[in-house]
Amino acid sequence: GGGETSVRVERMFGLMDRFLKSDPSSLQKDILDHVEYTVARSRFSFDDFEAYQALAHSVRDRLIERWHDTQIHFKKKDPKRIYFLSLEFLMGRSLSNSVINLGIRDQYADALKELGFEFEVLAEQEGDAALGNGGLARLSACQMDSLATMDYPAWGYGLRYQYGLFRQVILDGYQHEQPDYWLNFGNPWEIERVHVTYPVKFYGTVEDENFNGGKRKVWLPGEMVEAVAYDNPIPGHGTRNTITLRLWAAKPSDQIDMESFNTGDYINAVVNRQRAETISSVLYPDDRSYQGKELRLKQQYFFVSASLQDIIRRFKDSHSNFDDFPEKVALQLNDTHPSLAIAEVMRVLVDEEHLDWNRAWGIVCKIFSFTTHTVLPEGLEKVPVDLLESLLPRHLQIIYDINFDYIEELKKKIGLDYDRLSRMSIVEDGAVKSIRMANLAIVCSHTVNGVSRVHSELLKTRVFKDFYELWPHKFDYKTNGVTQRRWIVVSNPSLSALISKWLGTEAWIRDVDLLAGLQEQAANVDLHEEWRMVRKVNKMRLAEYIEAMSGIKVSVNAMFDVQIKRIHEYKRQLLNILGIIHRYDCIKNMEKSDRTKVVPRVCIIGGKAAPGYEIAKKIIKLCNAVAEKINNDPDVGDLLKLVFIPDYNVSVAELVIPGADLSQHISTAGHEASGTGNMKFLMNGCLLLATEDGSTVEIIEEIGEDNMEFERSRLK
Ligand code: CR6
Repeated sequence: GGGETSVRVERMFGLMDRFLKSDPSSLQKDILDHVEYTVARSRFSFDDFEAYQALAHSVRDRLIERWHDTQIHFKKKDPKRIYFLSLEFLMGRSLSNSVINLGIRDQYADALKELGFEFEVLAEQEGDAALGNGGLARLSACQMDSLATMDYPAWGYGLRYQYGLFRQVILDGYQHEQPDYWLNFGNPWEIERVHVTYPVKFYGTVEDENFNGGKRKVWLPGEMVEAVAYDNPIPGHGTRNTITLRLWAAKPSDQIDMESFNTGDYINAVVNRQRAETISSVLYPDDRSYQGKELRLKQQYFFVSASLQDIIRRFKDSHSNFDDFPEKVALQLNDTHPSLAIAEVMRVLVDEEHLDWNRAWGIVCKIFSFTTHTVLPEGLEKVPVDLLESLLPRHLQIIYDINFDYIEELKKKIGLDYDRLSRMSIVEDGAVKSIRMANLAIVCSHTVNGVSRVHSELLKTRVFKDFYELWPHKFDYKTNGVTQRRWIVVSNPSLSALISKWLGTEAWIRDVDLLAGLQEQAANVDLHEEWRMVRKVNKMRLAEYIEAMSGIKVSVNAMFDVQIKRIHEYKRQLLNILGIIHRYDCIKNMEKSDRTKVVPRVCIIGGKAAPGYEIAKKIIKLCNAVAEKINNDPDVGDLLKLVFIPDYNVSVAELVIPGADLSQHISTAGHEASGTGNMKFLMNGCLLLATEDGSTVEIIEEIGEDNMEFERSRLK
């Protein structure tokens, strides 16, 4: 890590006195200047949205200062950098998170108050950056916050989708999908780098060329598009370290294809070239299923190629020998989505840098680590050979060559066990010949990690058993985590204040282990009382939201019972709904006098279904139909309500989690690789109703059996 030789120390050598001041009156001036010169509104007349824009720009200025310091610091130190490659990042909103990490939230709130604005109201003007589907994508976002806070020299690389995850609209109980126009009102949190661009090539042919008395391969591409960098600064908490999430957008390239302009059809030539932009236009909304679509493969290669050109350019700035590459570069593959990077590094080293194959392979095998987020073998990506051959002909050759050498080595180790050899091969010879991306990733990564302990056991004993037996040292697990900055400090400010008060320190905001200090106060009734008040405030906030969204009035005295996550059969929202129907039945059939014994309950379900996942969509309809019935039965009243919260996203989670009394994580055991929602509820003091699956198993160990109750059916 960055440790003590960190950016925190670096500021001493910086031009501290030149930095933007953050006292309320300096902030006020900056906000008003941005109203006038950035938003181009009169400083005497601007609305909440314009105030938000100006505010965001003033925060951004402060981020940029820190970002520059960070760049200078790491350029000078030249440490090994961590490159986190992910096709998905669910960042949510940036304003509150940024000012809290910068430590100037209160100063901004004061500055705004004098201008007649409320910080919270302006924060609500921001839309979510929803460049991802579910847990995997939010994990990437939490990870970036932690890497910045812990002073790592890290970069995130991904795609700047024009349209993020679809908006969910419920009509007549059914889910409808609408495009997410998140960039329509501008995005103050990104910096467009018009000069950081790289050409990315597709299609074409591979030719043999004479070279130094031998032959070498040359890829003659058939299409070229330009990748443009958009930098999103990610500030750490309590440090100046501000790292970069660099997202690529596709633009038409001006490098080749002048031919079409010379034929005289100028209008059509322009229109055709504009099609390049479709590569980064839309996020695929199906989590954990790969359909072998060309556009998806194009997205994967586009982002991998641009990122690697950028990474190699940075390495070459201060190094000339590629043998040093593994000392300066670590590439983390977030699932198999970026695993074309392996073939791409080989291609660059061999075809462009002219290293011999074995030397290049030695380097490649030292730089990649692979995180897998899947339990089911059918969740693993397979790319049809035909598709890869047409889009990336040279990469297919390279993968074949990697596979040939690897299988030859494997035969020496395991003998001619053809069943096993064919299971472990990178190339699958089925009805559709395809490339197994996970096998490619495992063969060349030096570590393969699961996302919880039980997940990694499943990997070793089932999903990747053959590989584990061959290379046990590669397999590891890193149980998922979530950042308390976002999931307590930003989303539950009252709880945050309570914790700091009772711990007597804010150090837990950087070091979550310190929360254990609250144990000493576990029996303190004053703490209990304050805790209950905090919960009440959050439930009121949630109840208002529910009424505004759905018109349903819920009682804050009822137990709020929540299940929010992507809709999936294995997550068993259906089981929850059947339980609610049963509860309704029981209440209906009960003696009137017994009803006083029922704990009133508001059941809250939220989540999106992949647009093509019919059963998941039917579960949403069922939930809304059951809600319609229960909520309109005067006989039941406040004893039971069911609310489907539409368009579940990061911001909705920030509102719902602090207001939950009970949360459900009831996946079919053995199916949830980790789960991260459970941790967010837990750190907000919520009871969990859960199966022993994924990371819940470790939560049980952490909280101790005193703090839980096992169901009778548990197999011990
Ligand atoms: N859906 C897992 O299913 C895990 C996250 C993050 C998932 C989930 O249990 O917590 O990744 N897997 O590791 C995939 O997306 C493939 C998820 O989010």
